[in-house]
Amino acid sequence: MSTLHGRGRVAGLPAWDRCAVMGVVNVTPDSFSDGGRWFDTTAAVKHGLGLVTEGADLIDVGGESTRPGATRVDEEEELKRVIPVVRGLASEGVTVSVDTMRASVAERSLGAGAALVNDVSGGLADPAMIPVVAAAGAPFVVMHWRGFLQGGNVKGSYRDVVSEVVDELHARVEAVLAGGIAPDRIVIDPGLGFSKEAEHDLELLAHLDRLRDIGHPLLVAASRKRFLGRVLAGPEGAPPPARERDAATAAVSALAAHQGAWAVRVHEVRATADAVRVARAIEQARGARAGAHPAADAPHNPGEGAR
Ligand code: PMM
Repeated sequence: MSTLHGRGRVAGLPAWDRCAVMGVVNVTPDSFSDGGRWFDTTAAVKHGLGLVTEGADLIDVGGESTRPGATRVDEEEELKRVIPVVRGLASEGVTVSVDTMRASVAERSLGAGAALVNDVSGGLADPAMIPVVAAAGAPFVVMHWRGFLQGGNVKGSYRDVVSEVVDELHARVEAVLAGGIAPDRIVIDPGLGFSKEAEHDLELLAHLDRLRDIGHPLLVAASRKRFLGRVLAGPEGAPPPARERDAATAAVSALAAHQGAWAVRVHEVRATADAVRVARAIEQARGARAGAHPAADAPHNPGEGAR
């Protein structure tokens, strides 16, 4: 399994010596995972600052639920929800990411102090997005996305999910580069749960090395998602509610960090902050052993001393 080496850093953001923790602040009344508890500017800023205290390295602020079937909020409403929270957190020195598919929201957020644009559509939902981010010189998250979902998960059929997601992300990265966003400012994300069934999400997590081979820092956003509910439920049982998937989320955080993810995006920060620190300590122990005993990590030769 590949580890830390080549985790990469993103120009325009702080450099972290381990997998970074992106804490989620959803300023929405209908987010599936936190039930809209933070639908208020003051409460949202306070929650974001609390996540930083718990160990978040950056905070992702979103004003529109992206869950399948969710109705879109209009631009005015999204701006009203997001901008004061971005400004409030940035003014406290927090590294802020804005989770939006709208160029206008991205532009105003960058003006209010956001450092990163996280677009679940990878620039597909709004043709003005890539030019706005390029002009601002901001880093950009390109998530794997197959369009808005109405009704069933119709765009979630794959012959080979890993190869198709890799190919489609490659194509999006090419488009983003052609649009003028610098290569060292591009982050990629497999888009767990977006046009994907539980088995697709698991297969992608089993092959993060293939995604890392695309050559850009990798963001993994598994937090509280449906596939974790499926895993925890077992074949017959009912999935636990989103809020009861945080321990499972932290397990994915540790595994993703170990596989060289640049960052993990989570709602509950404390356990994931611990997980990425443990992953780093283990990576360092591996590095120290490899340094002290250069042969220690070399491929084992069964012909020698294999008794
Ligand atoms: N998932 C959600 C929202 N934003 N951003 C990125 N980059 N990747 C994701 O998988 C992703 C995202 C899902 O909504 P939630 O915030 O309610 O969990």
